[in-house]
Amino acid sequence: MNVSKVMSDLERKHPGENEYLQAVREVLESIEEVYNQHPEFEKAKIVERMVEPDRVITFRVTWVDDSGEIQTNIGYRVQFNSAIGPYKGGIRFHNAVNLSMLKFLGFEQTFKNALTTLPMGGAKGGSDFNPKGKSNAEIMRFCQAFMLELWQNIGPDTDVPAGDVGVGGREIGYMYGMYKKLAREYNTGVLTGKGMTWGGSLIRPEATGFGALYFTEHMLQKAGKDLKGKTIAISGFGNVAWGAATKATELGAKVIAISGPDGVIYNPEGMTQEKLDYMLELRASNRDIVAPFAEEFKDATFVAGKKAWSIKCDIALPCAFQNELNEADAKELLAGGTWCVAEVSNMGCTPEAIAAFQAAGILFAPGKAVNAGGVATSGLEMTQNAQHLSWSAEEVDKKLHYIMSQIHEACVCYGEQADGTINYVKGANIAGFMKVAQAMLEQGAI
Ligand code: 2IT
Repeated sequence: MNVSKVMSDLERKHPGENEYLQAVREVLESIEEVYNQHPEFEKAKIVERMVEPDRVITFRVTWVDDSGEIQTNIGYRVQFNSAIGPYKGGIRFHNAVNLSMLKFLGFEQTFKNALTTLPMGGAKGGSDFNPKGKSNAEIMRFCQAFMLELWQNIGPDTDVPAGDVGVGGREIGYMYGMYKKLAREYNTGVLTGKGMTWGGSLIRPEATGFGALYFTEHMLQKAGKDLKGKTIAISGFGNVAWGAATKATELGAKVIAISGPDGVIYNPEGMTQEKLDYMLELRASNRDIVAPFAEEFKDATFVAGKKAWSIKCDIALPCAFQNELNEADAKELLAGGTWCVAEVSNMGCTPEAIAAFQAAGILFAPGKAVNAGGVATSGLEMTQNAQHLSWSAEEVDKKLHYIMSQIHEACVCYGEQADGTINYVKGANIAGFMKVAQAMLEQGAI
């Protein structure tokens, strides 16, 4: 394989799909060396097949807003790769959603799911619907209209969507209600991230953030460090940021920043239970602003228009959106003494930011390893649904912890360098790739 050749072919076929091309390039650059040691992969055209989604479903979603006006959005489901199991991945509602974004997310999901050790293929879906400022009734009508088109393409053994940015427990509930009515199937395993009274798994809401901190703990331990007393800056204040802030605090670190599209909250005293609870309230308000946190808690200050990366910290955890941490942010963090960055959002750092962290020799781990606890716990939710039972929070948390330690091990196995340090980007990409590639090889030319 020649990465430049594969990339120039892809750029010609999919012009302007920048996020997708960025995600593919990162993986191919990481695996090139290993791939070229396996002529059987080259012969089976594994890379050429793996970079294209199995199929893309797009549909129009029409719904009526509270003022009686008809609204139209676009809906998508990108079923990327089914080599190791049924399609699995979240649904994103955000005004910037387009095909490139969902293809990048579906591609990343394929390797992430392979890392979880569970049998799940990769997929992603969503819509350019913007939940900001929408009423509960509008959210419900939109979710119902979205499912009216999606339902025929999903199923507990076919494709199992979950939440992502803009889609939480409430939206999953509305979508499941409509699915059930249309499909006349009552198997709750068709979606994950469900409510606790109807098949949801304990710890799933916390899982992405908790898993990220378990991974970070392993990464620090391997480097002879720990979390106690360390300062952490987190971007975002959604479900993932909340889970990360909760576990970081529990493990003895101090979360000194959270942020939103409007600016950053500087929180020098760290989190308390009230502050963590308030993060959930802020998110539920649907206003997408973090400023009210500083009105509620007098020891915190709000700085408009600034990112979390403007706060001096030991550890940075991007928990919001792709490419939210760029080269200038990376340089600002490095100048402030940051020595560890764990991507919790999918592709949270730009390639230039990652290069800056790697050149500086600080600890850096990519989203597909760090945030895999979310989808891993979705996998555990599917297992519980299939067995018609539910596990205790302790049991799920224990399994999540074990899975994150396995993912860390896999990264070390494939990412250890001659000087003993770990290239986590390489490790995660190669580990995920090897599993999917082997499965594709064994299943023939399909
Ligand atoms: O990016 C992700 O891994 C998710 N949004 C969770 C996907 C899932 O199926 O739980």
